[in-house]
Amino acid sequence: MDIAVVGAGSLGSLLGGMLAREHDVTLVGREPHVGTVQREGLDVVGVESFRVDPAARTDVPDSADLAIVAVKSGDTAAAADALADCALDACLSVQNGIGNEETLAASLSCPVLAGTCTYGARLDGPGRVDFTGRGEVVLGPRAGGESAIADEVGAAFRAAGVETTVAADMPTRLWEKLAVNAAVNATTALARVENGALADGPGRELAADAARETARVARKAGIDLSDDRAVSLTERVVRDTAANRSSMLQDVAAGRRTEIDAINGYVADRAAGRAPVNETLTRLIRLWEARD
Ligand code: KPL
Repeated sequence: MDIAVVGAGSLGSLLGGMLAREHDVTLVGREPHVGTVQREGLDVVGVESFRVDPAARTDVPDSADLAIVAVKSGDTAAAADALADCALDACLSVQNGIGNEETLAASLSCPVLAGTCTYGARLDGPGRVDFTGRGEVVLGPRAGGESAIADEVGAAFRAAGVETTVAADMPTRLWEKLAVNAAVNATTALARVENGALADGPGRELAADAARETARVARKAGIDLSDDRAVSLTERVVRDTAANRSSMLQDVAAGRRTEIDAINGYVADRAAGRAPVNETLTRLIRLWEARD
């Protein structure tokens, strides 16, 4: 399969690197990462270590069988614009947050699949990505149900050794992932700790509260997500990605804007005053973002 990964940051580079073991992959990212991959290939080190030679560029190619969108949720509209003239059979979002698929679908004429990803990754420098936690990709039609293209993409991922489930209930899966991100990302970013620090103690309680609030908002939106399931999914991801620095912690450490609006901010907005933990986490991260 000819695959373009739009957003070759930590996760995009890890997924693209794994897929390049089996498929023709083009990483679309920024310099100096792109130039280093062009010259020297991509080194993946950690849970699995290997070297691959995907193509790499800073702009979107003219065509691909599949575009995987891995940009930050604040950059989805720009990615949709960039992909509008690319001839595609399908597009798959593996981003955090809710609503990315709709933004992509508004600009693209191919089917847009929804996806979640719990693999842990950290861009360690140009041309090198740390594989910090084995997770899972879950993908399927964005409105739920089944489709041949989702099955085909799932089979292509599995053939490359990416743990993948093709799901008929992506709307629920996206909310489940939102609960995990609401629990883990801002908490670890503010406390400057790896995901594993939320396995017990005060971090565990805080994470569980944020997950429960998200489940409550999900149920209001008609999604069948119990408090217990939101908490147990969070505990599983914390265990499986214990050594990972969450994407928000990586953003804060690098002085970058975070995805707070698409995660805890989204939950707090929808809860209209009934999600105090998500609201507080949002305010603290926004306070940090507003620094000089
Ligand atoms: O999605 C993640 C993220 O960091 O954004 C998790 C699954 C929490 C892994 O760190």
